[in-house]
Amino acid sequence: MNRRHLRTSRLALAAAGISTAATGCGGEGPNQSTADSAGVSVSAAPVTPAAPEPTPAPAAPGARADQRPEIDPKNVAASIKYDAATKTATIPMISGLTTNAGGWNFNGYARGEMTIVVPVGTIVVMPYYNDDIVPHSAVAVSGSAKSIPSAPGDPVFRGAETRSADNGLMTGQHDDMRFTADKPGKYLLVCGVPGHAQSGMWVYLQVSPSAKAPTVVLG
Ligand SMILES: [Cu+2]
Repeated sequence: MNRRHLRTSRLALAAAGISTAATGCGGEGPNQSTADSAGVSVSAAPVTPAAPEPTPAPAAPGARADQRPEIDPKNVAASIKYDAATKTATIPMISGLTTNAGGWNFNGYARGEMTIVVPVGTIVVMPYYNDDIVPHSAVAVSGSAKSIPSAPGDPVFRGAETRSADNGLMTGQHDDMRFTADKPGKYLLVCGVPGHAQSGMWVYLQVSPSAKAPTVVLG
């Protein structure tokens, strides 16, 4: 309120053609130059407000850690968090993030268009969200582009599936899968609802002996 009043009165002064510096200094030369140097420090002042600004910005994603992640389908890697000390990678996954493959996708990708690469031994935490209008799930399985399972069986790593993987999660539901990627190889991350993977709802999960941190390969 006070700030608004101040702003309003400044606007009123400006409208009246009265500079606040001029009224404050009354025409005394030395004071005028002081006002000018004050003006310089005022122009430096925005640096001070600018500095705190980045602070709330990182705090906000941290505060939202338990909530739905923001994922840019063009920069999926930016949504991944990796703690090298514990070798824990948090890799959020959203089905129906884009309209690609009619929404039957992972972070916007289908038919192997995305490869999530993690170092061997990574503890993978995968918060999975279904944004699509059709139930979907996520399961990491063995296979290749030439052997996409019609009805995915057990996950290749213990815990590497969302709950009720064969029925899928309804629109707006989410589940976290957690597993240790302890066997090198190139696997599939598929939808566990029968028929969905064969319709194209699959991407790659590569467990790499040489990778130092998780990466995402698109295309
Ligand atoms: Cu599905």
